[in-house]
Amino acid sequence: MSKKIFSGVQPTGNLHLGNYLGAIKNFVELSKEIDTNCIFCVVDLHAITIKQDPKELKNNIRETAATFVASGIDPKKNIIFNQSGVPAHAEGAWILSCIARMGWLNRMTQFKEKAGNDKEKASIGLYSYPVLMAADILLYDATHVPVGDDQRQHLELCRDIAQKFNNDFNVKNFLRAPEPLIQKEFSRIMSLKDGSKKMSKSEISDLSRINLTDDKDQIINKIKKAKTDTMPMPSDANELKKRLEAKNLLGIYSSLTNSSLQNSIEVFAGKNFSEFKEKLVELLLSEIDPISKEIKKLLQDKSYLDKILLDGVEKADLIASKKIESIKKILGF
Ligand code: AQP
Repeated sequence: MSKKIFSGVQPTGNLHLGNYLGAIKNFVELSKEIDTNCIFCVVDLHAITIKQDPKELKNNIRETAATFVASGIDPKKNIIFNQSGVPAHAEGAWILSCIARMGWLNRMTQFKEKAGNDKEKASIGLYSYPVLMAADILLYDATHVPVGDDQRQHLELCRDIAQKFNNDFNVKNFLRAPEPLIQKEFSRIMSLKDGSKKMSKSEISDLSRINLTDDKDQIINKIKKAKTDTMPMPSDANELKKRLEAKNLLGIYSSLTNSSLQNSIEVFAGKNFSEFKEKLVELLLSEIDPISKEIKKLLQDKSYLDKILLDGVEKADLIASKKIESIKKILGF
């Protein structure tokens, strides 16, 4: 059976190493597999769950598309499009919000984290975000969804929504419950300044993340300043339970070298962090610097990026509009 892949990235600026190692690198590998159809979405409707500046949003949509292409996704072989171009996403989200239960959404930890202490002021869209995400995936009958570990709970919700829809309307397997594709190790890259916090676009300190548009000097500086501790490099995985920053940096190293954490621990056991950081910088420069340069080059040709998105919208719309019509028929519309 061929695999159908769907995944999305929010155009909220500052795409970073966590987005790359947790999701985009995996997108690239999947996009090269034979017998696999991939759809990669710039999820701009998700982005507006938090207020966006319209001009910046437009640029960020192009920059996210440029990042996909610069990382190695071929826009001719795969669908790259922006969510707001395909009306079925918003329509599907409404319909599925009538299937999803409040109790299910109340359990979503990402809403709790993003809304913070003042939930009353959070947008309704931020709360129902996972329902829109379910619509995104289910409209394309995706079999697999590559995401970072932070999206695991949302995917479980998507499966629950699909199952309830199928049961409620007695349409066995009509909405296809997708499988998550989450890296076994290093599925959550943490902040360079605090090993207990996820590396994220919205963190105020730019030193907390490696942006995919950072140049050589910025990467060198950020790794130099990345938080560590005063002990030598760990020689045992057990030590990492309390040394979160060391664990994160070793995780990044392992992910970039496609090796296990245990292997990386053995390579650097007892050495100084400075020696390890030098090697890490070398790796980051060889992987991220070419992507950064390519993103900047692509951003100079806005019409090329717009064309990629427009072609993608046409192809995605063909699939999604058919599915939404079938959904509406089932509902009795
Ligand atoms: N730190 C991370 N480690 C591993 N994977 C990550 N992802 C995000 N952060 C990490 C994965 O990247 C994909 C795209 O994420 P997104 O842009 O849709 O939204 P997000 O998860 O909300 O990203 P951020 O950086 O955390 O944004 P803000 O700061 O706005 O909340 C997803 O597959 C995600 O799992």
